[in-house]
Amino acid sequence: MTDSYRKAREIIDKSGSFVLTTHVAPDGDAIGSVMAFGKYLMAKGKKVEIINHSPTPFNLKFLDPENLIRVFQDDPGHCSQLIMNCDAVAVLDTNEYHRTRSMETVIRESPALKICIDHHTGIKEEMFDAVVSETECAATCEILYDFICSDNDSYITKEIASALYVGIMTDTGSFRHPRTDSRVFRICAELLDKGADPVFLYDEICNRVSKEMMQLQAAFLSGLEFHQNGTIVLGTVLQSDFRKYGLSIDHIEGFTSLLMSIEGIKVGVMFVELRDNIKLSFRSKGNIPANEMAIHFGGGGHFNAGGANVNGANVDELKPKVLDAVIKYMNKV
Ligand SMILES: [Mn+2]
Repeated sequence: MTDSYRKAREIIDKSGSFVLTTHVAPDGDAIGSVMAFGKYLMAKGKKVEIINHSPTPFNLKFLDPENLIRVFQDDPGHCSQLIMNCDAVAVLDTNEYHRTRSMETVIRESPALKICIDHHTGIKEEMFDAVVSETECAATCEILYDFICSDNDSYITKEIASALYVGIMTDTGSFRHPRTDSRVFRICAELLDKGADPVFLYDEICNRVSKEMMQLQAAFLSGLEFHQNGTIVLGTVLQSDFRKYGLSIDHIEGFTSLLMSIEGIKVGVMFVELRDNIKLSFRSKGNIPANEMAIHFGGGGHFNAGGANVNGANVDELKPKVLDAVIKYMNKV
């Protein structure tokens, strides 16, 4: 067992009650992680609460049929008590407390031991009592698979296998993003043997496009802007688009992949206008650092995929600044 596993294991062994959480705007890896790890801890006889800042996206709700996941803002008082009084808080699929948004202050103030299990870069180990950080992993669910198996692989029930499979499938973009390696397929093969159904799980998550979602996508595609001989593409979704189709940020999953599917594109940037800020998503190919572009705007991420939130800007003003930065980082390589 590695040292990082041992520390996390020690905390698990000596703790009776846990609060699990993940990042704002949770994706399949985030929800898969809290559900899989939660069910594992429950099977070990632990008391587990899962509390997130954001509601679970509609297409991931099936992973939580018992409605175990609480939304912090639904009952901040009670949720704060749970966080303050538990033995350990586990932060999954992010290594930054501020990505838990409304929960950040109370998590920091809680005397509970803090565990972080994550695959993003930039972790500050001193912020946690135990860290399992494997940045070469395609998904936090991939780390969790190893971690649970290092205890006993009989903990991987069909339910846990399905949650882990969802995390790996979604974070690899259905097995096509760079960190899709043979290990990912070996783990997924094990998960199928444990009962995960790849046809059912893909169908639940990906084949859920409503008419309005398709129309928003059409509007998004018709507004794409190309620069630098078609190597850069910028895509935009405004609040007015969301309103027009009655949709939200939950419904634009996959738009960045569309940008990167265009022949010749090296960098794709999404501008999503939220109520109080603009969410930027950077995607790049090869040795162009999307994360540095994201860091430039106060965010972070993986080498080929980064994001940032910019406050107090409007999209039209922000675009030329982003384009300048993208060209600068493209020319540096
Ligand atoms: Mn992830």
